[in-house]
This record gives sequence, C-alpha cells and structure tokens, in this order.
Amino acid sequence: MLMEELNKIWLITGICGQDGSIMADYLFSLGYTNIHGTMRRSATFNTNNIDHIFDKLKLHYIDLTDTMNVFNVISKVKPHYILNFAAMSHVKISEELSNYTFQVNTMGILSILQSVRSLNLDTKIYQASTSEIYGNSTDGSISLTENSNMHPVSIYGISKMAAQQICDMYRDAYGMFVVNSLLFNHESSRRGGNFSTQKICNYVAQYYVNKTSKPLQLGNLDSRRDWGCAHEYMKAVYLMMISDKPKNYVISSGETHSIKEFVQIAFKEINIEIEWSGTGLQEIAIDKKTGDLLVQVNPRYYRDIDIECLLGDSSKAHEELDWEYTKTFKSLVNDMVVAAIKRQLK
Ligand code: NAP
Ligand code: G4F
Repeated sequence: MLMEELNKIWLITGICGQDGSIMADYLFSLGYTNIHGTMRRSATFNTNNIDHIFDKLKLHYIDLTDTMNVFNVISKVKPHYILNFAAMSHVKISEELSNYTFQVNTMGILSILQSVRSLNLDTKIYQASTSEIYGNSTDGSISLTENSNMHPVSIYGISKMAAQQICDMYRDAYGMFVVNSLLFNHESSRRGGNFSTQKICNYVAQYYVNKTSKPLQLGNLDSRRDWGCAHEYMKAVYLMMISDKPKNYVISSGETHSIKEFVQIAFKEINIEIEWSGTGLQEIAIDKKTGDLLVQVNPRYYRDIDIECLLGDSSKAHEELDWEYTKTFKSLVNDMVVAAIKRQLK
C-alpha cells in the first residue's frame, strides 16, 4: 500500500469494545500507524481488549453524549477516517435505558457528523448500523438485503435506524462520505459477557474447568440469529471505507441458527451431549450421559419484544467490495469456547 495511504489518520470510537479493538488490530496489521481511539471514563479498568496495543494507540476520552467533547477531539485529531463503533449496544438493556440509548446511539453520530461538517473536514465516516433495525421481517424463508423492510422492535433498533437515516441524509444533502454497514450479529473471544454467545461459552468453560452446580440461565431459546465472525466483518468495514463510493452494505454470514443450536454445539466442544425436554419456562437441557441439569429458562432474560429470526444476504458486499464470508458456524463456536476455557485457566 502507498505510504500516503498508510500515513492517514483513523479515529475509532468505542476502541475498548469488541469491534473497535479488532479493527485497530487489523489496521495495525495493514501498516497504518496513526490510530486514535476513544474510550470513556470507567471506575474500574476495562482495557482488556486493547492492553496489547495500548502504547501504540493514541487515546482520547470521548463520551458521545457530550457534543462539545466530540467536537474538540475531532478538531484536534483531524482524522481522515472516523469509525463510529461506540454505542449502548445491548438490546435488552435499551428497554430500561431508553433515553440514554438515543443520546448515545443517535445523537452521538449526529454530533460526529455536525463536527466534521462545521470543521469543513474531508473525513470519511463510518456508522455501525445493525440487523436489529429489520425487526421481525423474516421467518428465515427470505434473506434480508439493503432494501428489505425495516421495522425495528426495540429502542436500540429504533435508535440505530434513526442514526442510519441521519447518516444517509448527510451523505445525500451535503455530499459527505458517510457509510452504514448493516452488521448482523458477529462474535469473537472479545464479545461482552452479557451477550448470549459469550454468556453460553463462559458457562461451558466454567463447567469444563470447575463443574459449577448452578445451571446456565437463559431467556428465549428459540430465537435465531445470523452469527458471523467479528474479524471477518471488520475486513468488510475496511473495504467500505477505502472504496470510492459511499454506500450501505449488509454484512452477514448467510446462515441462521437458534440459541439452542449454539448451546448444543458449545457443550459438544467439551464432549457433552445434551438433551432438551419440556417447553416454555419449563424447558431444560440435561447431560445425556449423567443426567446433570445444565440449562434452565429464566424469564428475567426475556425481552419485551424479541426478533425471532435474522438472516442476511451480503451479495452486494460480495459483488462490489469483493468481500466473502468464510468461517463456519461450528468453528466460530469452537474458537469462542476454547478462548473461554483459556481465560478460565489463567
Ligand atoms: P461493544 O463491545 O459493546 O462496544 C461498544 C463500545 O462503545 C464500548 O467500548 C463502550 O465503552 C463504548 N461506549 C458505550 N457508550 C458510550 C458512550 N456514551 N460514549 C462513548 N463510548 C461509549 O459493541 P461491539 O460488539 O463492539 O459493537 C460495535 C458497534 O457495532 C456498536 O455500535 C454496535 O451497536 C454495533 N453492532 C454490533 C453488532 C454485533 O453483533 N457485535 C451487530 C450490529 C451492530 P466501554 O468499553 O466503556 O463500555
Ligand atoms: O446475544 P444477544 O443479546 O444479541 P442481540 O440482541 O441479537 O444483539 C446483538 O446483535 C445485534 C445485531 O443483530 C447488535 F446490533 C447488538 O448490538 C448486539 O450485538 O441476543 C441474541 C438472542 C436474543 O433473541 C435473546 O433474546 O439471544 C436471546 N437470549 C436468550 N437468552 C439471550 C439470553 N440474550 C442474552 N443477551 N442473554 C440471555 O441470557
């Protein structure tokens, strides 16, 4: 790659999260060196995902609810690229933190766009949009594209849909380079512990290392998600940013699996065959061999409205960005369980 490109400045919001940290690793691996990241003040250390690159990153405090702070950092850094990964990213928690979710997820990107525009910068801007904005638009019989019906059913989804529309409007009205990726669920060992996949893998690892007596408590076991690998998705985001034309893209694996399937495969990784029985709140999973109770339903984890099925179609990203998804669902689960076991053994 040309030196001129590699000298460009990136500003990544939400650098301590899963995607921000993976993206930073990827940019360093490509040879970029001017990588700025934003974190927010925390009473306890939460830099696990970036500790290995802490000294190479240029870090700033940003809270997306503080518009002046966003403006000041952008005006100081003058980035060529802004990747906005920062968000209140938990769907269930957005039921409780609804105003705050809008302030961060919707007003936050608006502050970024306004700052870049009023500073007259030629910055390319990326917004992490989400498959949550489709709501219950498919039962699995059709795959969702950039043009599918969007009808979000959560505060989180609505906040992200408004953010996406604001980005589209800035692109159309002011000719700015602004792109949204419609990211379907993507996972890695850096996934937050209160998302379903990491919660399941952490439990399985704990069970393997130190047989816990309390069963895993989950909510809706039947919902289906199109789960992909976060590392591969960040490559797609990079391709969107270096492309000449700003466009929105669906980024997905093209397969859908239920929570139950995820649980089943995760236990299989530690050689436990599970058996489901019962329905609704009474549904359980036991170890087929020993009869030990492993999974129970707890209504605490149910949502006001859930999305029952997500399934994406990334043909546009494949055709226009030459991006292709390669990882299998089984190996994604496998990697996460192995990483969780390693964390347990540390
Ligand atoms: P994540 O791990 O939850 O990371 C979110 C980051 O945002 C964290 O670093 C968090 O800081 C930061 N943040 C939260 N509130 C903030 C605020 N008020 N001001 C500044 N920073 C704030 O999420 P992720 O999985 O990496 O996802 C990245 C982005 O993609 C998010 O916008 C998410 O909504 C979107 N997305 C994710 C998926 C997925 O499956 N992962 C799918 C679709 C879209 P702390 O570290 O201090 O908490
Ligand atoms: O893992 P989840 O919390 O992910 P969810 O809600 O799909 O959101 C993730 O993906 C979105 C993209 O579609 C992102 F925009 C968003 O930021 C986030 O990264 O829940 C997945 C499914 C849901 O149907 C939920 O009801 O798992 C079900 N579930 C069942 N038991 C559970 C649990 N979810 C969580 N978090 N915890 C449970 O105990």
